[in-house]
Amino acid sequence: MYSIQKVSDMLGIPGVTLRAWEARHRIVNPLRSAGGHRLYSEEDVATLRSVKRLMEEQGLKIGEIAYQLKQEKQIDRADPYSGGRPLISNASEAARSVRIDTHIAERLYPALVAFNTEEANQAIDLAMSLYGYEKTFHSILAPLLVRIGTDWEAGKIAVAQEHFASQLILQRFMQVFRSLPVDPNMPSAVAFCPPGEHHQLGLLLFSLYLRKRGVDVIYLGPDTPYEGLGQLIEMKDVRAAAISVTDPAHIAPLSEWLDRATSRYPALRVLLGGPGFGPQSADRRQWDRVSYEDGVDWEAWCLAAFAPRQ
Ligand code: B12
Repeated sequence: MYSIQKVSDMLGIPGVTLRAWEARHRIVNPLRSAGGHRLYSEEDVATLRSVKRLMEEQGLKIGEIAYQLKQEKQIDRADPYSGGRPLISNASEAARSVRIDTHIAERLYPALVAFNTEEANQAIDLAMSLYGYEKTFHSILAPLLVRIGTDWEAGKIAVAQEHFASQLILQRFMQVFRSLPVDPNMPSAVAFCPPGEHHQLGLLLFSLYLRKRGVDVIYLGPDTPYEGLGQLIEMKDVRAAAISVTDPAHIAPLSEWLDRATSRYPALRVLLGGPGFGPQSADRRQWDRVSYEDGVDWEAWCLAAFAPRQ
């Protein structure tokens, strides 16, 4: 979270202007600290950055931009992914929203494969300001990473392009991840992929989901060795582990670790996800307090995993 002074310095927008945009146009609605000071999220900063650019580059007036943002946010709420009730049923408006989604992805992909950091970040900022971070990740960035991975595997792009694109997008994930406040009353969770597993996108999306609920997610990411995990669980009193596996070859060693972890840490709940655990998987076993992502409602699992201790 950022103070008004910090946002003003970062974006070169005077504090008085930021306050006016908020009061008159509701461009952003920052949280307040206990002392009443404004606290801007990563998403607020992205919105303000895009607003500034639209004014400078396209000569738009603040009122026009505010109107457009309001329209887009209403469309956003109509999106089933956001879980909200549809506010706009007008088909042409919905079509416009889809067109913009495609438009941003079409701008982003060439920027990424051309190693153009500035252009790529601008496109992501714009998407975040129009759709919010969740829709941007689920509808634009995650499908784009899949496209990049597919193109790399098909030999259409080089490994350097794949690495650059993945890293830039992962950095944006982490930025938002870090900006979401942790609820001090919530226990910790750990999120990791076992050794050798590099597909981390599903794990990131789920970790973001937990973090949005205030869970202190210790994100270890891909290719995490088992050594030291026990120590971490004890040190941070970790109550939940989210584990993602794509390649089924990693399941047998993971099962050994789960045997040990479930008997040693009776308060630990585990959620296993990723294509490696498909319902047909021969390695699917049952442990106490271990669930498979495909058979479980995420919200219900969170309620059980993070319920206050008896
Ligand atoms: C992107 C990608 C990559 C990227 C990964 C980038 C990254 N940082 O994650 C890169 C380019 C690095 C990569 C590398 C490789 N890849 Co690859 N890759 C893909 C690709 C294109 C998309 C995977 C993806 O990210 N999907 C999107 C995510 C969001 O979906 P998801 O993982 O299923 O997650 C969803 C759910 O499963 C769930 N979920 C997932 N985990 C968890 C965890 C929890 C706790 C919960 C609750 C939910 C949850 O949430 C998500 C949302 O619904 C797929 C092909 C495809 N089109 O799917 C191949 C694919 C997965 N890759 C594959 C392979 C073989 C490789 C390589 C070995 C290729 C090689 N020749 O070297 C390497 C090495 C990887 C390794 N050692 O782990 C194979 C896997 C085959 C297999 N069964 O093992 C695939 C299927 C391609 C293929 N057709 O063969 N890859």
